Amino acid sequence: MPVPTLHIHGTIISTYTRIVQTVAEEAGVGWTITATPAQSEENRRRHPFGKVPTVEIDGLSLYESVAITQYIDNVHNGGSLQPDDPKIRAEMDRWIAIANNYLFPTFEHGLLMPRLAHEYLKTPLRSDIIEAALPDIARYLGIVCERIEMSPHFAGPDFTLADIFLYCMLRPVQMTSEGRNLIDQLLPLRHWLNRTGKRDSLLSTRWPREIENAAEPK
Ligand SMILES: N[C@@H](CCC(=O)N[C@@H](CS)C(=O)NCC(=O)O)C(=O)O
Repeated sequence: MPVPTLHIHGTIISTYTRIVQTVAEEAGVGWTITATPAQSEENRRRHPFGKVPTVEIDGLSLYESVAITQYIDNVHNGGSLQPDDPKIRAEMDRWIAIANNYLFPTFEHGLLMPRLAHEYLKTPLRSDIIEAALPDIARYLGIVCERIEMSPHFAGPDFTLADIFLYCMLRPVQMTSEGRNLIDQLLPLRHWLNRTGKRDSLLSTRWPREIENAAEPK
């Protein structure tokens, strides 16, 4: 049988692109990526809401990371990142929904975009936006920490898609000074990030800056 290949259209520094890459790594599916700005005409033809990533796999064109990751796991990984037990499955689904609906929008608009715009586009740092978002970010991290204190992974005993969504959203927060200060005070969450970040799938999908920082002498 030919080895399946996933073609990703996305951006290099993108949380959701990394989620899809990580699931492909877990499933042993090879992937390629074509840099595609989310708001480009070309991307709007692939994703009418103007988001990345979109993918092609097995002759299918797909968008929306939940659909993409479940497809890859179901067809190419025996569904091993999704619990069979409906109660544990509901917990996984809950945490993916929390990540998509509450964590990502708050982290992205309140902290990551202001920081990235400042660092890459050299625009003045919008500390007012960051300051305004920090109370919610701190509260959300506290909720996430309380959950991960109770079991090794977000849905319980086993590593699932929920851990991949959560890790790929929390790690960029930890890479900012504000996020690191908050997470440093939340030991169970910090330990989970350290442990989870050692998985091969997450090591091989690190952003360039993470790789550079890891190479720096401590
Ligand atoms: N619901 C989408 C969210 C994707 C998303 O928000 N991607 C971000 C990049 S990580 C994006 O396209 N941002 C560009 C924009 O909103 O203009 C999914 O699950 O794939």
